[in-house]
Amino acid sequence: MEAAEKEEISVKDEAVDKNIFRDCNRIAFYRRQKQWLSKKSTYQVLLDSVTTVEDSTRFQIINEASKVPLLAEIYGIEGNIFRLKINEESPLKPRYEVPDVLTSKPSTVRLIPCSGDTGSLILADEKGDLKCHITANPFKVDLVSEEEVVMSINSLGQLYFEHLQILHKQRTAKENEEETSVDTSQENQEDLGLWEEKFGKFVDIKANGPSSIGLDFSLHEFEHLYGIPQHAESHQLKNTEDGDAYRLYNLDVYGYQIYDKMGIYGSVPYLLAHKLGRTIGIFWLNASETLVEINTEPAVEYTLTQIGPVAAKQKARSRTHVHWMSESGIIDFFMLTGPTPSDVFRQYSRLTGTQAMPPLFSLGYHQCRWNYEDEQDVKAVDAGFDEHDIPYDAMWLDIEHTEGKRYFTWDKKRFPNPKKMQELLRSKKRKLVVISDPHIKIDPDYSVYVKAKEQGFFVRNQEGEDFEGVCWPGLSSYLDFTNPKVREWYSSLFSFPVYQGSTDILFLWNDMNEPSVFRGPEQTMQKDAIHHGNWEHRELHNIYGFYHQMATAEGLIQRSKGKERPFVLTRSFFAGSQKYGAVWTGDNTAEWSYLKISIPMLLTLSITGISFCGADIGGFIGNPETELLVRWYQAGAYQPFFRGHATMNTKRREPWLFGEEHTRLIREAIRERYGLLPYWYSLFYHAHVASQPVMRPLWVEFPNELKTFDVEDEYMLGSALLVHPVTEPKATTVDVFLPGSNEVWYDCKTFAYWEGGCTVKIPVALDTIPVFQRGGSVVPIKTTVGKSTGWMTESSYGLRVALSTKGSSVGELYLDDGHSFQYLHQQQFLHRKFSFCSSVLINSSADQRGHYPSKCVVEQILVLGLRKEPSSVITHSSDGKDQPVAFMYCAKTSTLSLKKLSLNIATDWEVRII
Ligand code: NBV
Repeated sequence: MEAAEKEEISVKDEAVDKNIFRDCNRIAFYRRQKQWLSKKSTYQVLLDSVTTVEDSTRFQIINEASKVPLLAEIYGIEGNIFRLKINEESPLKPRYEVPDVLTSKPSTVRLIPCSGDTGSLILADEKGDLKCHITANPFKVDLVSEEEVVMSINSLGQLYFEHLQILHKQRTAKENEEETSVDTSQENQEDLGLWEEKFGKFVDIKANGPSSIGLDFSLHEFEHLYGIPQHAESHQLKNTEDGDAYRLYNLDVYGYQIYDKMGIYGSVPYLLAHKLGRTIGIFWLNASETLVEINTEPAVEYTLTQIGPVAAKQKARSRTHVHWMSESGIIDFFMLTGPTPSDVFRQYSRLTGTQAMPPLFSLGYHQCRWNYEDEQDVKAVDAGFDEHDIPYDAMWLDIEHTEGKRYFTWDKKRFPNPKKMQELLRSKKRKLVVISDPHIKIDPDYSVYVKAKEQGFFVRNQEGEDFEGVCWPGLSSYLDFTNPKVREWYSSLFSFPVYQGSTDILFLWNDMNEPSVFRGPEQTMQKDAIHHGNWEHRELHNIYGFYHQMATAEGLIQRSKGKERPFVLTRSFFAGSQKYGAVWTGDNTAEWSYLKISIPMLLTLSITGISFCGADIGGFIGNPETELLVRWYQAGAYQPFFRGHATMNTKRREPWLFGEEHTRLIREAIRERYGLLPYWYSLFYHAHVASQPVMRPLWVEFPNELKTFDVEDEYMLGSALLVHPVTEPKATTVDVFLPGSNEVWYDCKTFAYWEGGCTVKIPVALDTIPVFQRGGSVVPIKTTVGKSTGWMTESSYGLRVALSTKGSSVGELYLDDGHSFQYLHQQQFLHRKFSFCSSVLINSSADQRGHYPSKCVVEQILVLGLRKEPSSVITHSSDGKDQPVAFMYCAKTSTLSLKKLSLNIATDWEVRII
């Protein structure tokens, strides 16, 4: 182990040292905005400047004090979205506009100017349902839907725009006098961090000087806001205190503190607001450091001054103010007008893309540890799973598998024969996932370093040399993934001949890509480092990890000549990262509170587009007590990305090391996951094609039920399963809220049922995972579980039909080869629909375009909530044949069970209950 490493690890044994990180008051642009906003200087629209250019309506906005003109552009975008961009009309040089996040140029719709009064401009969509009402003085925009103001922009006058200036030293005294937007007097300079900002021993030199922006949004009658990951915080966003805004700044925070608004590994500058009858979203497209303040003003009833004999009462509507502040770039945001949660999900994915369709194996269980020591260790752990009859799909290797943390290499002593090791895994139908970080060891004998250096592919420092920082390998340079040529080259490193020892069962894990730089300011890269196109790191910090994962995923696609779906897990992310793979919540701790917070953290990622997300099972740091580990497996089995992981120097914790009884409990949890894989895979398909999150907060499924709006100890998987993981030690009961007054819910184990709209106390033993199926749904399962997903391709299906109060239910199954893009290019898939109505279960095609030759059969059908014992059950095939089948009815649980069926999944048939 190298000295740099040892030092870092010993530092990292302690809890997070918050002094390494800045809070708002130590962030200069925050202080500047606060100071200036207290002066209340206003912006005004010059109405005679309004023009329509191509697909946008443009106008000038002028600050009464600085007089510097800003140019605003409003676009109507297909799908009920509005975009507003505000930039300087003629900046000294171009300001950064985030590229590569929007999947394509958004298709615009024409906005029609309608007559406002003299001081305003109204733009309406073609149907006239949605309008932007722009008031000139002071500048304000109201988003109006069917005559109701949904949100107002700049109604608090917090529009803030620091225009680019020439370096103060070069400016004349006169110019200085004219500059009134911020106080630039010498004594104030340091405090305001205009051209230079100090943090501890670090000095950030700002080549472009102050360039920050800000704007306020008032959301009328909205009191429930969600989104803007990543924070170890509650699902529902909280009101912020002065100096304690939600921070979006990607940072490597080992053992992050929970219930805290500091920024951790990734950022999605997108929030959703919800109230009865409407959901909306704001997507703030900016990749620089961003702060978000939230402040709800509750509804108040007040008495008007008494004029006549009766005092009039008036009610002021509640509203929530959202104040976005970014260090640099331009103001560019999208208003997603809903009105339903699923409309907002669709609107957001129209802009940033949907969840990549994962290869099936990646929905199985992943076994990771820092580190599996060598090939023998891998072999033994792999065998351990078989010995204990526990399914798993992927073995993971952390940084120690490489030659001195030189990614794309293998430690020759520990892993002398990586291909053979992969062949062993392949023979078990399993995969290998290895790590690849963005820092590259400075070593003239390391070919990746040499080639990147030769081609100028590293981020540069102020002096124009390669930026150097310390990370795992010691002194390293950092690939500049913002450069398309670097990405192209990096992708090529994954081709089989180049990546020696790799095979097509090897997949990737991107870590440390915030980027993490030991001993750097806040453990990351200086903001004045320089990227491709001469952009400062400050402009694009939050998107660095996004590009790393993008290049890795592209590399995996290319190595298969475009045929195979990649799997890449990333720690850092941005809006749109869902297109490239999965995200996990980084270095959590083996404590109950971290298990608990994994739920809101994953819910927040899920509703901001990133469906494929998970938390390290067991907690990365420390040694979980056995009960916690079991409970964590049980929770993780019902979360999208399911990986056990542990840091160095922790005790080994493979599932069979805690005694027979606990091995059994963990086995059961993992097997439940595998049994449900058809449902998981279908949900991912739905996320991929229809933008709906896999893991959903209750408010998404029950948007009209106020009681669901702040629930974060339970959630839905799709629309059929409600999961309430046990997150307390020694629990003997859990209080499960079952929403929906017209709903009925079935316990997935006991089949006991409850009407919705109540909280029930469920007794729990250590083997209980409280999962409930919603009446009205059909959940496809596998009836037998194999060693890995690969062993289950041919195995039979079961259908769990849970009847609604009206005695009906619907569900779907999606299946394909589980690994290629043939589902997309050759329509090689099956999408089936199951519906139960009037005592008949019908299997029909949900999408006629798809074909996939599956011999699988539905072997079992379980109908929950059937109140009357049938006299007979008949299957009816598409060729007209009827066949009676044996059945079992249990009056006590109202369940009907059909076994030993042989109904091909791919063909149409019916099951008639008579
Ligand atoms: O690569 C080592 C670890 C990794 O196991 C973990 O999952 C990452 O979040 N990595 C962080 C770097 C070191 C953390 C102390």
